[in-house]
Amino acid sequence: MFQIAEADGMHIQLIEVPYDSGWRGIRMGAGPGYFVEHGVVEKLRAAGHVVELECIEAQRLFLAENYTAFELNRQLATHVRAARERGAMPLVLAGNCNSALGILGGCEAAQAGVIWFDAHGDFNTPETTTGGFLDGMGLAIATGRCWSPLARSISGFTPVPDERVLLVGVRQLDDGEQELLVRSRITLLKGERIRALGISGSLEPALDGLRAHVQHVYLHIDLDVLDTSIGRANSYAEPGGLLIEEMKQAITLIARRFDIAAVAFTSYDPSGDPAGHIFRAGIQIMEHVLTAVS
Ligand SMILES: [Mn+2]
Repeated sequence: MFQIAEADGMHIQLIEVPYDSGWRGIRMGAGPGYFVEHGVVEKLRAAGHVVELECIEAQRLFLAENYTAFELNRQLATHVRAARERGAMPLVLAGNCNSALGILGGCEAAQAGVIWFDAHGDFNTPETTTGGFLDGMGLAIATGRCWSPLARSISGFTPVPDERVLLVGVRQLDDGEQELLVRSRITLLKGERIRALGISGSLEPALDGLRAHVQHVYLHIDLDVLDTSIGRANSYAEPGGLLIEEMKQAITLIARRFDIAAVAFTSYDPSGDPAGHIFRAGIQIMEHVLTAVS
């Protein structure tokens, strides 16, 4: 039966990517399923939105961090594009931040800007990383610094120019990563600057600067951008992050200036959040994004 949205509701395509480093349903790969099992679809429907749910699955039996990550992204790009073509807002729940690559592919990266909330830079490359974690390289790949042949295998993906990227809430950078970021033209708004100037004082000038380059953005929310006083989104969580009200304020300021082409919530490991504080914060922020967009 076809559902009619209420006047202020939106058509949402909720897309799960339940993988972390090629592994399904483990660690941050358990986050998307947790959201679904704990009623994210019902909650968004209760808020007046029409919600359809789908889940991206690896097709090859042998899972390997890098191969599987790009394979998932190739599929994700197709699903994001299909959602946008039928007028639905893609809302992605992903284990890893590198899902940004598939989402950008589906949003025609050549036109899009990126607003990336994260406690980390995700800006390592194979030449700076000491952990070898592909997901520590997500933004470096998105801006064309590494893994280029595989990134090009994602349909619609082209590297996003630095000046179209705003990285918000960062508290922890590795040395080589920090050096690369400082040399880049990405606008970096660290957690400490937000703490010093407040959301409006720190974010508005940066958003106005970004608006000179792009009209629509992909909104990336690694839940570890939230302050650890709320809870620990994952084992990499750091203090000095954003509070729920600050996230909402930031989203309102973003939605006032940009068309939000797609949004993702990533990197939630429910095993570190037994009382569900980050889960509930995530739901509140999702509802706020959808209200701000509509
Ligand atoms: Mn991240």
